[in-house]
Amino acid sequence: MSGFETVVVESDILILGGGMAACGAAVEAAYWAKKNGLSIALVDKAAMDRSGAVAMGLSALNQYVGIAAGDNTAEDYVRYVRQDLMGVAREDLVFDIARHVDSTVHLFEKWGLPIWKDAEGKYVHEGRWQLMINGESYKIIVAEAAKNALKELGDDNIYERVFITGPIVEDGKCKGAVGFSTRENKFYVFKAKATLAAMGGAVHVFKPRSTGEGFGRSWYPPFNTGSSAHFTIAAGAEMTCQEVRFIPIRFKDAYGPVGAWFLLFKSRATNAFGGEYMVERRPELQKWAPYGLVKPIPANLRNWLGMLDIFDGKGPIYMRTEEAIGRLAEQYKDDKRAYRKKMRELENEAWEDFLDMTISQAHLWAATNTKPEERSSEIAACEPYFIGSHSGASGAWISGSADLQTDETRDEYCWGPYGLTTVPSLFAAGDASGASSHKFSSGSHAEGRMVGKSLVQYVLEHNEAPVVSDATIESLKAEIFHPMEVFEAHKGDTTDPNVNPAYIRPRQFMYRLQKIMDEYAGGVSAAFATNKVMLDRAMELLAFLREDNDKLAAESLYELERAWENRHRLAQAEAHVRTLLFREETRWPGYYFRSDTPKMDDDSWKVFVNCKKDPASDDWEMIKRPIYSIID
Ligand code: SFD
Ligand code: AMP
Repeated sequence: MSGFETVVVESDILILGGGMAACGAAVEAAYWAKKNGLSIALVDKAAMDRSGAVAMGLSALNQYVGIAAGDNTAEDYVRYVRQDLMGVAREDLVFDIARHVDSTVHLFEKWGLPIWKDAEGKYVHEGRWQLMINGESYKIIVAEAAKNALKELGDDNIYERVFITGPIVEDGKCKGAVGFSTRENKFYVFKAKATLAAMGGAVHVFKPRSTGEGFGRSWYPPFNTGSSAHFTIAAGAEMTCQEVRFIPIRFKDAYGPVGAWFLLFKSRATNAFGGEYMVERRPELQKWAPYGLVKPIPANLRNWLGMLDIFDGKGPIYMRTEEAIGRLAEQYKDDKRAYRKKMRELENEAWEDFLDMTISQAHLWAATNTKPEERSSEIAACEPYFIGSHSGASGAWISGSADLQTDETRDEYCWGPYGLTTVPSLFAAGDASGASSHKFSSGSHAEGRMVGKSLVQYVLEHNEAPVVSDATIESLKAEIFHPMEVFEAHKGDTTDPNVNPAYIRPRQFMYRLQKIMDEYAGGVSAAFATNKVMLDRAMELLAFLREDNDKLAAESLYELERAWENRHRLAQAEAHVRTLLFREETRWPGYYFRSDTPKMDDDSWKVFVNCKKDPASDDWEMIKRPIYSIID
């Protein structure tokens, strides 16, 4: 494409993404890079101040262990996470993040994030691991620290509004990344000695509940579109837990989170007839022993019990906000003023929870005259998301730290510094790294910091400038802008630009992907159930969709971005379906149910299922990796 200037950026370290993990990596890598005279470039598709999952802010830090105060140990956290993931967790990774996350939280506080404190000056917990924050400006605070750290190394090392399309891979090595500006006619080539993929998880791979006028609403941010998964898969990295999607229960239609209601307000959830599924359905948990029998009950099983009520026609399910608020204010009933004050305080907390994190939920309450102190709100299971940082586990298979390995784990879990994928010089963190769930925002930042240090170590040990052939660059450039050429060449073929025999527009491509995934791979309309026949059909239809990859058309730079987002979603979808097919059991009911293998089978399937695509042949390999326990 002659109209697009090629901009080549060379740095020692390349950080892709500007979210929680990337900001953590920037802070830590900048510190060590300065000492060693290394350079860093950071690239975000948006503006770091409000990019990624924390764009709107958050109302809690979901991972805080409280080691110094003696509240919990990192070992306790490992027990919690492996239980919540039905036994499937890389304990070395979870432990590593748990032992470092508190210091990240203390940095947040130092940088100005208001964390709730009680009268004695102690942090206010939402639950055992979660701290309440006034987090409307959380992302701005975290981004500011990252930007300040990078500024120490020079002025022009942050590239905002540059969309990364994929890796530069030669000789089986990641030599950087390519992308394009979403505002200017510029093609970017980033060459680096070590690259971090931290571009978040994936939304809108499955058809969302919010369609039509509500399209765009989702729990996870619509701008995280599977770029991390695509990037690592395209580089030839081994991926893990691609079947472990996350289905959150959220306030219906505006996706407000439930954590504060269940944990802080201690609310119950009941069905249309007042029944409490967590109580009435308890016997079901026996089927999922030993994981179903320990507290807290894993997130997918909590979902499952509610879903059983829905399948029995007992919906909707309600969050009993009025009951919870009433109970918390009960003890003030005898003193009118104190009661009014307490009620006002609880109302404020209820609204602020959403205003800090999911503003549209507050809008929906206002629009439907919902006063949470008077009336329950519906909650529902969302469409599936792919995120390695929350209660899902999908991501790249990464090396753990050497000091945490045992004789048994060393060969399987450690081949370089923390965070290195199976591709030389390519690292992953946050949503991009797998099998270490429940890191959330704070743990993702902590993991980013750990990888930031690894990136510097890696460059010091492999200090060779990457040489990339011109042919590789030119073919990547042609591939990136191809959708614009398709549009230009064929836009005159019909009178309606949306209906054209020569091309498919990104939105149409996305709808097709979502329909396949929704109906055949266990989305909302299939009640989260699937089986081998359905998955085989999904594979067949995905193959047809892949054939149309070359027919994507883009009228503008923004539409080019949409085209690439959907290519990234497709990579995530394919890894997911292949892994659903491979694991012949049901381990996470409430996330998905394989009706042809409806039981959990620890003997055959208490393993990690990994997969890998050969970048040259496009052939996929499915791999079973052992789960080793390092904590009793
Ligand atoms: O209540 C490209 N999360 C919560 N974490 C908490 O600690 N507490 C909460 O209260 C949380 N809740 C919550 C959460 C998320 C959301 C959306 C809501 C509520 C409504 C989870 C955390 O936010 C999450 O774990 C971390 O943010 C994960 O960090 P990371 O770094 O893996 O992802 P990111 O922050 O979304 O950043 C991604 C970045 O990549 C950029 N990007 N850049 C260039 N090229 C491309 N192609 C790119 N694609 C993406 C993005 O712009 C962004 O900068 S609660 O529900 O549990
Ligand atoms: P959520 O708002 O659902 O993302 O939850 C925030 C945090 O609280 C996460 O760490 C969840 O795993 C946890 N959580 C939410 N609901 C419950 C519950 N009913 N029991 C235990 N933990 C919960």
